[in-house]
This record gives sequence, C-alpha cells and structure tokens, in this order.
Amino acid sequence: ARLCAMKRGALIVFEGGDHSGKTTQCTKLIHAFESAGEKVKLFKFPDRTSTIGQMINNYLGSKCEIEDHSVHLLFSANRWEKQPRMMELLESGTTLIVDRYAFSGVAFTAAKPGFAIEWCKQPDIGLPRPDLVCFLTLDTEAAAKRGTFGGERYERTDFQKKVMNNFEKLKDSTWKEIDADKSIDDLHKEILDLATTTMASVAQNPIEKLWM
Ligand code: 2DT
Repeated sequence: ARLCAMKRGALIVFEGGDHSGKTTQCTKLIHAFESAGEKVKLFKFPDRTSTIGQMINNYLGSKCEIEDHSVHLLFSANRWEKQPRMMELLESGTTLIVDRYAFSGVAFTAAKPGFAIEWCKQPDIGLPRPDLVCFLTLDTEAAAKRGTFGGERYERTDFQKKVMNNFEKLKDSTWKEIDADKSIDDLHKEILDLATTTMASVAQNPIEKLWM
C-alpha cells in the first residue's frame, strides 16, 4: 500500500496597524480551532519572555536605548530562536497562528530614517514563509474611535503612517487584506473561513521560506 504523506500544519500570520484587532482575532481563531479539535498553537512576536525578548521589552518601554540596526537584529533573532520549534510543530501537523512576524520587523525598522527595505529583509531570509497573511486594515478615523495610543515606543501617528506604507510594499500572493472596521464576530467569521481554506489547501505542500 502507498504511504500517504502526513498533513502539515498551516502558518497563519496576522499583521496590521494599531487597534486593528490582531490580538483579539488570534485568540478567537485559536479557540475556534481548538473547539473543532484541530491542533493549533499561538505565537506572538516580539516574544517578550526569552532573554532577547526581555531586551526588546525594555527597549519598547524606553527603559534602555539600543542602536537601531542592533535592535532590528534582536527582533529577527527573537524569531529565529523560535524557528526550530515552529518547524517541528508545522511538520507534525500543528497549525500556527502568529501575532506579528517578519513583516512587522521590516515595516517598523524601514520607517526609521536611513533604513532600506532590502537591508531590513536580510536577517529574516530563511524563516518559514506564511501560507496566509491576514492583513487587517482600519482607516485612521475608525482606528481613532478604538482609543488612543499607549506609551510604548513607535506609538505615534506619523511613525505608524510610514509603517503602513511599508507594509504595502511587502504584500505578496499570500496576503489577504481584510477591512477590520466591522464587529469582532463578523471579522472572526471572515478570518475563520480564510484560515480553514488555507489549512486544507497547504496540507500536502512543502513549507516554503522567506523571502525566496
Ligand atoms: P506588540 O504591541 O504587538 O507587542 O508589538 N515590532 C514588532 C518591531 O519593531 N519589529 C518586529 O520585528 C516586531 C515583531 C511593533 C510591539 C512593537 O514592536 C514592533 C510594535
């Protein structure tokens, strides 16, 4: 009898602006899949729990200064330190829901003066490539209704505009732009649908790599 290849998990990434609902939607998606008996796991970047993550956390909270190139590499290192576990899970059939990924890495650093997109992409080359990027968009007016910025570094309107502009330059065929200006449940239904389709369609495909 022919051996059937085991199905792999899907890599599903959430990106988008502040207050677009990324974290809420990741949580709802995890719960929906878990109730349906699917193997799923949540990842969030930056992962502030590791040693590198604590340095990033201090930087974002302005408790320390880190040179811009250096901190860019730390954000990337913070993904690489999770890469072996991510690959192991994907290969053993677990779908990963990821709250921010390399696209945030590039979009945020490239919003700083003197940083080219191409330079910013280099350290993340070779990380597993997402099967689906849910890019949640919200116009400035709708975003403002959801509250003001917190006190962390980067939470300023002018900077965020540059970030959103950079995201536009990173889009590829795996991106689905989703208007987040709707109820949490309506948005969830839309995303669940996309995620379910993606899981089924990539099950027999190899895991590809960024940004090749
Ligand atoms: P959260 O508010 O989602 O915790 O993000 N960032 C994130 C970067 O500058 N580079 C990266 O590689 C990543 C993943 C985005 C904290 C801030 O960190 C920024 C907002």
